[in-house]
Amino acid sequence: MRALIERSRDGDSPYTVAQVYSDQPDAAGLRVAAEFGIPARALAADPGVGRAAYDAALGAAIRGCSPSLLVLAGFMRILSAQFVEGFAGKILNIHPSLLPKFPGLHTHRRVLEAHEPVHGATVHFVTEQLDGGPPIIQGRVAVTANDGEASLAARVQTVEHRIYPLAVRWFCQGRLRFSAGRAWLDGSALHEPVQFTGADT
Ligand code: NHR
Repeated sequence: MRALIERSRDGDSPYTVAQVYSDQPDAAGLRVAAEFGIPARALAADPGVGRAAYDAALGAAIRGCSPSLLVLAGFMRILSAQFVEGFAGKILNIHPSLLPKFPGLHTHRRVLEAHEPVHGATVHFVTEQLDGGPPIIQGRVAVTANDGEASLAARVQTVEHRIYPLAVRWFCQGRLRFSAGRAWLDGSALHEPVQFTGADT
């Protein structure tokens, strides 16, 4: 989230970060937002409130700023189909694996246990299928024999900080869109996600 905000302050950024929401009142991201002067709000998920009611309240709050795009950055609550439909094609997530490999949680540990030679991160459109929406861009990192969960997570995060602002940039430039269940970049359907090389802009 910090990388997204920092890139939004670049002189040529096509996007601004209008608001930050968390379901965790003590989320570090709320303090980061405050540091940058961005309105931030915690909408705690009280145990008595069902998923549908929570998502309706979150959606109503978010609609207050008429965003072009919703960007999940460390948001760990599964969004209901109704919520996703209400913002169809306008939600991005970044997942710490080379999807469709390793959907779900604890990806770094699972990659090490599987002795995968390569790991990475994927930006994808959010659909009601968890970690299953169409992928947009992937960044890869080599897994080394010395790697533990922490070292691997750190290198994957470095890639995340490059590819997520890039995908947001593309969307807000009008180059990236979601249509017919696919991601489209510059008018062409992405059959495979873009592979980040560091040269993309
Ligand atoms: N919502 C939808 N509809 N689709 C996706 O692809 C989503 C999503 C909400 C969040 C982020 C995802 C990740 O990158 C994300 C993708 C949370 C869980 C989860 O199991 C899974 C994937 C992701 C985020 N959440 C549990 C829940 O019951 C709570 C887990 C916890 O609190 O630790 O919501 O990793």
